[in-house]
Amino acid sequence: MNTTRTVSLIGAPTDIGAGHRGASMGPEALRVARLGERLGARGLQVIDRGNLQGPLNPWLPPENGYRHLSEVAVWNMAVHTAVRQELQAGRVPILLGGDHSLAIGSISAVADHCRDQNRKLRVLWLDAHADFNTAEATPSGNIHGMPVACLCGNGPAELTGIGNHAPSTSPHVFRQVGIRSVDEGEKRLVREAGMEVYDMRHIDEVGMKRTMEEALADVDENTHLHISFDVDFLDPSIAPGVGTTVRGGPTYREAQLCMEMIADTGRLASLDIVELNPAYDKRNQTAKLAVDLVESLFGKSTLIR
Ligand code: B3U
Ligand code: MN
Ligand code: MN
Repeated sequence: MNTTRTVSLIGAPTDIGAGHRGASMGPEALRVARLGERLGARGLQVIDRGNLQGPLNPWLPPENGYRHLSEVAVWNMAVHTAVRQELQAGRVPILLGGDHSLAIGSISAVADHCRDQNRKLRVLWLDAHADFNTAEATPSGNIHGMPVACLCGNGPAELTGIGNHAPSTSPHVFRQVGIRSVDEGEKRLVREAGMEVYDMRHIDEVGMKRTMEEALADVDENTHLHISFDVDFLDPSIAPGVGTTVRGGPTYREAQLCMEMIADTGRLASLDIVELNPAYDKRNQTAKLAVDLVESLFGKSTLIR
């Protein structure tokens, strides 16, 4: 195939599902770090769709276990529509978050698209957190800790019903990598769901290479590979610009290998870049690092051979 791939940048400037303000500045920080230009230099055609619009963050306490539920739903419907449109046009949507609650909108769109196209969906969830909380299990009420649960049908109807199919998808579609902070009740839910989790203990024991071989094992030519890249996946020593740092994450080299091995599959078809929080960053270094790793995801290689 020698057709030029087209990627579409979709900004969703909100921190509506987060516990700290500032992820709303993520899309612009990624643009300032020249995400579009860097992908363009890789030979991709890049369309910047600008930013979606949605409700402001009223910064209220949780109600019935959810913080800002109605606003989160509005943002996610906008994300769903925008991502769906790009997929239908044959482009690779890149969601510029924004907090991780927005993955409900993007992945529900990807799941609908895969059903239409009869393609197998695989989601790699790169994160320090499992994001599998429910209203009962959450310690915070912040919906960015719940998107995987919502996508699997465990959540409020306002979120599980986004898209054409409820639930949008199932735990078997996910491979979670880099996990190191999971709440007690959430752990039980993850185990009961039988989700495949490659936590930091696993990465320490077998290395990133084998971890990624395992996580990508059944990716085939009919697979739509979606990457949900929560920037807090990375060790905070290299990526301070996130609201919820958790120490003990992948190093630069481990993260780079992870991205390169995904690129090697040739199946990357959609991407979220979320939880980047410029209010916590130093001189945009985390945004620059995210852009560097996304270049690897799209095929930039350190290989000589
Ligand atoms: N598990 C915690 C913390 C958290 C989840 N995702 C992020 N933080 N970024 C919670 O609030 O659900
Ligand atoms: Mn997350
Ligand atoms: Mn996280």
